[in-house]
Amino acid sequence: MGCCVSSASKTEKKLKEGEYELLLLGISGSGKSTIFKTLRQIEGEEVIDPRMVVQATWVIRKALLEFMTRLIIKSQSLYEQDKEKNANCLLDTTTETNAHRQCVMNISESSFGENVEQSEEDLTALGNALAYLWKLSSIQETFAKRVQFENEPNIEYLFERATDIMHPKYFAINEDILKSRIRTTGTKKKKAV
Ligand SMILES: Nc1nc2c(ncn2[C@@H]2O[C@H](COP(=O)(O)OP(=O)(O)OP(=O)(O)O)[C@@H](O)[C@H]2O)c(=O)[nH]1
Ligand SMILES: [Mg+2]
Repeated sequence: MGCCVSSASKTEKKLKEGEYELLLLGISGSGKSTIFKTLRQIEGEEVIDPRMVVQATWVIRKALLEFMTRLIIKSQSLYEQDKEKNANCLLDTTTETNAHRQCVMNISESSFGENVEQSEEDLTALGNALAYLWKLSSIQETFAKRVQFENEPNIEYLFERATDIMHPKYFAINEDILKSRIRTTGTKKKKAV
């Protein structure tokens, strides 16, 4: 991420002495929005506009579902690539693991989201499945190799909270929003003292 500073003496704009304009530039995921959210938090505000909380809730839920789907698929493909070296990545085939794996794999991207009717039972079952699968040593082995295929900052924190996040009455809290990747576009302005 890059940051350009324009001081009162240099800028054409009429800034007071000691005031600066900062321009944050960076690739997607470099942490620009996190700086804005942190500033809001320091000032005692909600980290995002309260009208955006429901949307953020579903972005976080979808991130967990998508990441676990990728981990399950990757577990299998890593094993198939090298059965000896990646033996520990293969999911066990107990009835419980199969049921939780199916619960995750049966949900398609289009059938999960803010605008799709989701039963409370299905959401709760998904939360339990994610929490269960996340604790499996095979999933942890695959996760340890994630740099080869995926990098999602703070996803461990979100998986630890999977049951809460999939709870039907959950709304994204500040800490979860700060640790999530919620893509934004356009420019944002914020005054900070
Ligand atoms: N651990 C850690 N994670 C960070 C830090 N800064 C940002 N992140 C995480 O990086 C991810 C992306 O951060 P954002 O602030 O959304 O990135 P962005 O530059 O606004 O991305 P776009 O909106 O796609 O352009 C989020 O999951 C953040 O929680 C940091 O300093 N430490
Ligand atoms: Mg952003």
